[in-house]
Amino acid sequence: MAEAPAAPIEVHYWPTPNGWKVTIALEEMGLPYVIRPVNIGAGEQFKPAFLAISPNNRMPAIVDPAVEGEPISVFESGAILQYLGRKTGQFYPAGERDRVEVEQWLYWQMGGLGPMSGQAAHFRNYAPTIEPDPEKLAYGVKRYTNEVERLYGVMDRRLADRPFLAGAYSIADMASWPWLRGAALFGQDLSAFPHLKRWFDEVGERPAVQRGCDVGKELRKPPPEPGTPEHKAMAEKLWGQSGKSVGDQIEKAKA
Ligand SMILES: N[C@@H](CCC(=O)N[C@@H](CS)C(=O)NCC(=O)O)C(=O)O
Repeated sequence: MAEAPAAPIEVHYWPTPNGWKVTIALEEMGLPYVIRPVNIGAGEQFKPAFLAISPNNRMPAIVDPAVEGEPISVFESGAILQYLGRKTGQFYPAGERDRVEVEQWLYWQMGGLGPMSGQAAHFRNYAPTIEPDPEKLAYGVKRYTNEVERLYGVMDRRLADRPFLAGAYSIADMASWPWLRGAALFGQDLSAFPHLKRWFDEVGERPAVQRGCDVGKELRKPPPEPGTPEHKAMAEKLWGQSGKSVGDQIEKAKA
Protein backbone atom coordinates (compact mmCIF):
# COMPACT_ATOMS: atom_id res chain seq x y z
CA MET A 1 0.00 0.00 0.00
CA ALA A 2 1.26 3.48 -0.87
CA GLU A 3 2.27 5.58 2.13
CA ALA A 4 -0.18 8.36 3.09
CA PRO A 5 1.20 11.80 2.17
CA ALA A 6 2.73 13.68 5.12
CA ALA A 7 0.31 15.98 6.93
CA PRO A 8 1.00 19.57 5.83
CA ILE A 9 2.89 22.01 8.03
CA GLU A 10 0.60 24.78 9.32
CA VAL A 11 2.09 28.20 8.64
CA HIS A 12 0.76 31.05 10.77
CA TYR A 13 1.45 33.80 8.35
CA TRP A 14 0.92 37.26 6.95
CA PRO A 15 2.56 38.37 3.69
CA THR A 16 5.53 40.36 5.04
CA PRO A 17 9.32 39.83 4.73
CA ASN A 18 9.43 37.62 7.83
CA GLY A 19 6.52 35.56 6.53
CA TRP A 20 8.04 35.19 3.06
CA LYS A 21 11.19 33.66 4.54
CA VAL A 22 9.13 30.65 5.58
CA THR A 23 7.00 30.24 2.43
CA ILE A 24 10.16 30.57 0.30
CA ALA A 25 11.88 27.84 2.35
CA LEU A 26 8.85 25.54 2.17
CA GLU A 27 8.63 26.03 -1.60
CA GLU A 28 12.37 25.46 -2.04
CA MET A 29 12.24 22.30 0.07
CA GLY A 30 9.07 20.94 -1.55
CA LEU A 31 7.26 20.48 1.77
CA PRO A 32 3.44 20.44 1.90
CA TYR A 33 1.95 23.32 3.91
CA VAL A 34 -1.28 25.16 4.64
CA ILE A 35 -1.58 28.84 5.46
CA ARG A 36 -3.31 30.02 8.63
CA PRO A 37 -3.56 33.80 8.14
CA VAL A 38 -2.72 36.02 11.12
CA ASN A 39 -3.98 39.50 10.29
CA ILE A 40 -1.54 41.54 12.34
CA GLY A 41 -3.22 44.86 11.46
CA ALA A 42 -6.45 43.52 12.97
CA GLY A 43 -4.78 42.23 16.15
CA GLU A 44 -5.04 38.48 15.44
CA GLN A 45 -1.53 38.00 16.88
CA PHE A 46 -3.06 38.48 20.35
CA LYS A 47 -5.46 35.54 20.11
CA PRO A 48 -4.80 32.93 22.81
CA ALA A 49 -4.50 30.05 20.29
CA PHE A 50 -1.80 31.94 18.40
CA LEU A 51 0.03 33.04 21.55
CA ALA A 52 0.16 29.41 22.65
CA ILE A 53 2.56 28.75 19.76
CA SER A 54 4.06 32.23 19.42
CA PRO A 55 4.26 33.90 22.86
CA ASN A 56 6.03 36.99 21.41
CA ASN A 57 2.82 37.95 19.51
CA ARG A 58 4.67 37.98 16.20
CA MET A 59 4.23 35.87 13.13
CA PRO A 60 5.52 33.67 11.47
CA ALA A 61 5.12 30.46 13.43
CA ILE A 62 4.69 26.88 12.24
CA VAL A 63 3.15 23.69 13.58
CA ASP A 64 4.50 20.46 12.14
CA PRO A 65 2.20 17.48 12.71
CA ALA A 66 4.37 15.13 10.61
CA VAL A 67 6.63 14.15 13.50
CA GLU A 68 6.75 11.40 16.09
CA GLY A 69 4.54 12.21 19.06
CA GLU A 70 2.92 15.60 19.59
CA PRO A 71 3.15 18.16 16.76
CA ILE A 72 6.16 20.47 17.02
CA SER A 73 5.54 24.22 16.98
CA VAL A 74 8.25 26.81 16.26
CA PHE A 75 8.21 30.61 16.39
CA GLU A 76 10.96 33.06 15.26
CA SER A 77 11.67 32.88 11.54
CA GLY A 78 15.36 31.99 12.03
CA ALA A 79 14.50 29.02 14.25
CA ILE A 80 11.86 27.97 11.70
CA LEU A 81 14.39 28.02 8.85
CA GLN A 82 16.85 25.96 10.90
CA TYR A 83 14.08 23.49 11.82
CA LEU A 84 13.03 23.05 8.18
CA GLY A 85 16.65 22.76 7.09
CA ARG A 86 17.31 20.02 9.66
CA LYS A 87 14.05 18.26 8.81
CA THR A 88 14.80 18.05 5.09
CA GLY A 89 18.60 18.12 5.07
CA GLN A 90 18.35 20.86 2.43
CA PHE A 91 19.98 24.32 2.28
CA TYR A 92 21.48 23.83 5.80
CA PRO A 93 24.61 21.69 5.50
CA ALA A 94 25.36 19.18 8.24
CA GLY A 95 29.17 19.56 8.24
CA GLU A 96 30.32 21.89 11.02
CA ARG A 97 32.43 24.20 8.85
CA ASP A 98 29.65 24.80 6.31
CA ARG A 99 26.92 24.95 8.94
CA VAL A 100 28.74 27.69 10.85
CA GLU A 101 28.98 29.74 7.65
CA VAL A 102 25.21 29.52 7.23
CA GLU A 103 24.45 30.25 10.88
CA GLN A 104 26.64 33.36 11.03
CA TRP A 105 24.74 34.91 8.14
CA LEU A 106 21.38 33.72 9.37
CA TYR A 107 21.96 35.36 12.77
CA TRP A 108 23.37 38.45 11.08
CA GLN A 109 20.04 38.80 9.33
CA MET A 110 17.97 38.05 12.42
CA GLY A 111 19.86 40.45 14.68
CA GLY A 112 20.84 43.12 12.14
CA LEU A 113 19.39 43.38 8.67
CA GLY A 114 15.79 42.54 9.65
CA PRO A 115 15.43 44.70 12.78
CA MET A 116 17.33 47.68 11.33
CA SER A 117 15.33 47.59 8.08
CA GLY A 118 12.14 47.35 10.13
CA GLN A 119 13.10 50.44 12.15
CA ALA A 120 14.13 52.35 9.01
CA ALA A 121 10.76 51.51 7.45
CA HIS A 122 9.02 52.60 10.61
CA PHE A 123 10.71 55.99 10.98
CA ARG A 124 10.64 56.79 7.26
CA ASN A 125 7.13 55.60 6.34
CA TYR A 126 4.89 54.85 9.31
CA ALA A 127 5.98 57.23 12.07
CA PRO A 128 5.14 60.30 9.91
CA THR A 129 1.52 59.09 9.79
CA ILE A 130 1.27 59.47 13.59
CA GLU A 131 3.92 62.16 14.41
CA PRO A 132 3.50 65.21 12.16
CA ASP A 133 6.71 66.99 13.31
CA PRO A 134 9.56 65.80 11.03
CA GLU A 135 12.15 67.20 13.45
CA LYS A 136 11.07 64.71 16.09
CA LEU A 137 11.68 61.87 13.62
CA ALA A 138 14.88 63.10 11.99
CA TYR A 139 17.33 61.34 14.32
CA GLY A 140 15.55 57.98 14.00
CA VAL A 141 15.37 58.32 10.22
CA LYS A 142 19.10 59.10 9.98
CA ARG A 143 20.21 56.47 12.47
CA TYR A 144 18.34 53.54 10.90
CA THR A 145 18.79 54.59 7.26
CA ASN A 146 22.56 54.80 7.82
CA GLU A 147 22.58 51.47 9.62
CA VAL A 148 20.76 49.73 6.75
CA GLU A 149 23.19 51.30 4.32
CA ARG A 150 26.10 50.00 6.41
CA LEU A 151 24.59 46.50 6.40
CA TYR A 152 24.11 46.63 2.61
CA GLY A 153 27.80 47.47 2.33
CA VAL A 154 28.63 44.39 4.45
CA MET A 155 26.55 42.19 2.14
CA ASP A 156 27.99 43.77 -0.97
CA ARG A 157 31.57 43.04 0.13
CA ARG A 158 30.62 39.51 1.18
CA LEU A 159 29.01 38.78 -2.19
CA ALA A 160 31.93 40.18 -4.22
CA ASP A 161 33.72 36.83 -4.34
CA ARG A 162 31.01 34.21 -3.79
CA PRO A 163 27.58 33.58 -5.30
CA PHE A 164 25.61 33.42 -2.04
CA LEU A 165 26.05 34.60 1.53
CA ALA A 166 27.38 31.31 2.88
CA GLY A 167 28.96 30.13 -0.40
CA ALA A 168 26.20 27.79 -1.61
CA TYR A 169 22.53 28.86 -1.67
CA SER A 170 21.15 28.34 1.84
CA ILE A 171 18.59 29.34 4.45
CA ALA A 172 20.78 32.41 5.10
CA ASP A 173 19.88 33.75 1.64
CA MET A 174 16.21 32.89 2.23
CA ALA A 175 16.31 34.96 5.43
CA SER A 176 17.93 38.07 3.92
CA TRP A 177 16.45 38.21 0.44
CA PRO A 178 12.85 39.11 1.39
CA TRP A 179 14.09 42.18 3.28
CA LEU A 180 15.91 43.49 0.23
CA ARG A 181 12.62 43.69 -1.65
CA GLY A 182 11.77 46.76 0.41
CA ALA A 183 15.10 48.60 -0.20
CA ALA A 184 13.37 51.79 -1.41
CA LEU A 185 11.21 51.88 1.75
CA PHE A 186 14.42 51.92 3.80
CA GLY A 187 15.92 54.76 1.73
CA GLN A 188 18.30 52.52 -0.23
CA ASP A 189 19.19 52.20 -3.90
CA LEU A 190 20.49 48.75 -4.81
CA SER A 191 22.32 50.07 -7.86
CA ALA A 192 24.90 51.52 -5.41
CA PHE A 193 25.74 47.91 -4.35
CA PRO A 194 26.57 45.95 -7.55
CA HIS A 195 27.34 42.56 -5.95
CA LEU A 196 24.28 42.76 -3.73
CA LYS A 197 22.15 43.71 -6.73
CA ARG A 198 23.50 40.76 -8.73
CA TRP A 199 22.61 38.39 -5.85
CA PHE A 200 19.20 39.99 -5.34
CA ASP A 201 18.33 39.57 -9.03
CA GLU A 202 19.60 35.98 -9.19
CA VAL A 203 17.75 34.81 -6.08
CA GLY A 204 14.63 36.63 -7.27
CA GLU A 205 14.63 34.59 -10.46
CA ARG A 206 14.25 31.29 -8.59
CA PRO A 207 10.74 29.93 -9.21
CA ALA A 208 10.39 28.76 -5.58
CA VAL A 209 11.24 32.26 -4.34
CA GLN A 210 8.61 33.75 -6.63
CA ARG A 211 6.01 31.22 -5.50
CA GLY A 212 6.86 31.85 -1.84
CA CYS A 213 6.39 35.61 -2.25
CA ASP A 214 3.06 35.14 -3.99
CA VAL A 215 1.56 33.27 -1.04
CA GLY A 216 -1.27 35.29 0.47
CA LYS A 217 -0.69 38.37 -1.67
CA GLU A 218 -4.47 38.73 -1.93
CA LEU A 219 -4.52 39.28 1.86
CA ARG A 220 -2.47 42.48 1.60
CA LYS A 221 -4.67 45.55 1.45
CA PRO A 222 -3.58 49.20 1.28
CA PRO A 223 -3.25 50.56 4.84
CA PRO A 224 -6.07 52.81 6.12
CA GLU A 225 -5.78 56.54 5.44
CA PRO A 226 -3.85 58.41 8.18
CA GLY A 227 -6.18 60.36 10.43
CA THR A 228 -9.07 57.90 10.13
CA PRO A 229 -10.31 55.86 13.13
CA GLU A 230 -9.23 52.69 11.27
CA HIS A 231 -5.67 54.03 11.01
CA LYS A 232 -5.66 55.00 14.68
CA ALA A 233 -6.81 51.52 15.70
CA MET A 234 -4.16 49.83 13.53
CA ALA A 235 -1.41 52.20 14.74
CA GLU A 236 -2.25 51.48 18.37
CA LYS A 237 -2.26 47.72 17.79
CA LEU A 238 0.98 47.61 15.83
CA TRP A 239 3.11 50.54 16.97
CA GLY A 240 1.74 51.44 20.37
CA GLN A 241 2.66 48.16 22.07
CA SER A 242 3.85 48.10 25.68
CA GLY A 243 3.79 45.32 28.26
CA LYS A 244 0.49 46.67 29.56
CA SER A 245 -1.17 47.29 26.18
CA VAL A 246 -0.27 43.77 25.00
CA GLY A 247 -1.73 42.36 28.23
CA ASP A 248 -4.92 44.34 27.56
CA GLN A 249 -5.08 43.15 23.93
CA ILE A 250 -4.73 39.56 25.10
CA GLU A 251 -7.59 39.98 27.56
CA LYS A 252 -9.71 41.56 24.81
CA ALA A 253 -8.95 38.71 22.39
CA LYS A 254 -9.98 36.15 25.06
CA ALA A 255 -13.40 37.75 25.42
N1 LIG B 1 12.09 38.13 15.03
C1 LIG B 1 10.77 37.79 14.55
C2 LIG B 1 10.09 39.03 14.03
C3 LIG B 1 8.70 38.75 13.52
C4 LIG B 1 7.93 40.02 13.27
O1 LIG B 1 8.40 41.13 13.60
N2 LIG B 1 6.73 39.86 12.72
C5 LIG B 1 5.85 41.00 12.51
C6 LIG B 1 5.42 41.10 11.07
S1 LIG B 1 6.81 41.18 9.98
C7 LIG B 1 4.61 40.82 13.36
O2 LIG B 1 4.13 39.72 13.52
N3 LIG B 1 4.10 41.91 13.92
C8 LIG B 1 2.95 41.87 14.76
C9 LIG B 1 3.02 42.87 15.88
O3 LIG B 1 3.86 43.79 15.79
O4 LIG B 1 2.25 42.75 16.83
C10 LIG B 1 10.89 36.73 13.44
O5 LIG B 1 11.83 36.85 12.67
O6 LIG B 1 10.06 35.82 13.40
